[in-house]
Amino acid sequence: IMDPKKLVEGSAKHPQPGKVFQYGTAGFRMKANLLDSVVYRVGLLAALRSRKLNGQTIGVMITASHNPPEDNGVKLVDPMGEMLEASWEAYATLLANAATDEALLELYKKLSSDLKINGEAPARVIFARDTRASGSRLVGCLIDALEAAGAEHTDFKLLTTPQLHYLVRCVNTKGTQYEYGDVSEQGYYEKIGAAFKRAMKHRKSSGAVTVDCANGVGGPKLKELLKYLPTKAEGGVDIKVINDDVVKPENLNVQCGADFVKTNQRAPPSSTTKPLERCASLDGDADRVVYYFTSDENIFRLLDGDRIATLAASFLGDLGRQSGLAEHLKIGVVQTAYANGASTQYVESNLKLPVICTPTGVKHLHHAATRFDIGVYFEANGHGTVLFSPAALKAIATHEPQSPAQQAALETLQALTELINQTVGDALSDLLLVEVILAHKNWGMREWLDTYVDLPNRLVRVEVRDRNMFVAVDAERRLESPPGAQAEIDKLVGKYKQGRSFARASGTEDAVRVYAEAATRGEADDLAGKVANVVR
Ligand code: 16G
Ligand code: ZN
Repeated sequence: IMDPKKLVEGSAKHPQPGKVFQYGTAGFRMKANLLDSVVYRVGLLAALRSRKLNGQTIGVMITASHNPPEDNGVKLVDPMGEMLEASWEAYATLLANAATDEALLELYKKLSSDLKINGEAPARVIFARDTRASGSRLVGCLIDALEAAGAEHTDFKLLTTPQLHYLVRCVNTKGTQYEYGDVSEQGYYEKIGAAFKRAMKHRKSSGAVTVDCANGVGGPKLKELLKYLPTKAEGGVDIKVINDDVVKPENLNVQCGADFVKTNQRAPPSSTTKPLERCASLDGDADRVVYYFTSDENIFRLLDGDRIATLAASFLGDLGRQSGLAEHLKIGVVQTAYANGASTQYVESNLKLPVICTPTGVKHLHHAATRFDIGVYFEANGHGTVLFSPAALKAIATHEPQSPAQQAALETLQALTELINQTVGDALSDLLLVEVILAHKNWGMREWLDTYVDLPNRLVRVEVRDRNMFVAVDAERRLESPPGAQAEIDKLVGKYKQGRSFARASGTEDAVRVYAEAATRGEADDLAGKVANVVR
């Protein structure tokens, strides 16, 4: 049970700095020196949430992903390894903003009674952090809160964000028919390693990839995972790890990593790979991955989340047909408005699969993906995964193959259900998924790139006085407010061949983002500039 005296004392150790905080799409995220009180209060909420769910284990991840080294952040993980239920984000915000230690205690009690939480129910919390210098101090704040709230807790130390999501699901499914895996970091490697080996059994070729780990937690974790994977000689993939310096945390995400590559449309300056060589970059907490290479003509080519989604959807479609399960496995793709229009067109026209567009943020995509038997969701920035419905898992597990070819496809499909992290986008798991598919298709980067041609596009960040003036609807593709803005955008878009553009308020920064695409580079730039002027 919660100890009121401890709660107030603990809060006094980590005072609210007189700022207003908001639990956003990525939890709380800011300069690390502002986070102590926020983390303390998130700890309290984690205990409340666990009690509300009768002692199911809640996860707390301390990370600021692709943000600079001096930032940090914190977010909660719900029992099945999903993002915190949306309605609870508001309670996190309330707690973070309680002005005094006493006000915090009163709010804790009020939430507890409003939400009909049994204060005597057990509370269980597990947590982990990325490699940032501020991480261990913030873990101290978290532990103070968990002690005050009377929550059992386990520190899993350094982990990638998806590893913590995995562990939360494992704890809560242990001993049930939905058991997800062993509740340990090693269990994660064993599960993925074994699945990868099975998925590679019927491959045609195997390749090599250089992985930039953003100097973040993904580096040591990928190196650990390699110990559980077959070597190149054993039919595995040759994975070379670079930018894995976590000894100097000031290097995190600096001039490297998935966000650098995606935003700057170039390889990390430190990259020494040769034309056509396969490269991938993870972000700082290893929940995003993008691929790229330089072509023969020395042109940088990015294969982002849209490309991974189309590759995965195409392969899963093949496996569905080859295993004789096609009619039981309705595959769909979930994207955001940032997906390149050519990728959407490719999925609908070539793969003949449905596409759903949702607002930005993993929770929206994840939710929509559960509507399919196999839901492939990716944001263009490289965050995504593939979800298998319970019915799909059952069909895949119990299907009787009618031929050796069906058997082989089925085995690969079964392996993928284990390889792909079902809780959240996972760069390590996604990386292996891509490698498996390329090995099966016997493709290099060129073949993958040539499946379709991206429309030239431009993303512009516009500083505005008040981003809350910009209210988007229709999966953020249209502005409802300010009045008249959308009509102006429509008029501009109409003038461009294959033109598409939208403006939306960022959920993580004080700015509006404008996206535009069109038939040529010049027109895309031009359209983006004009739409930016509409919102400016
Ligand atoms: C958050 C989201 C990410 C999204 C980004 C958009 C999660 C875990 N993270 O980082 O998916 O792409 O916000 O940022 O949902 P924006 O609103 O500033 O464009
Ligand atoms: Zn991340």
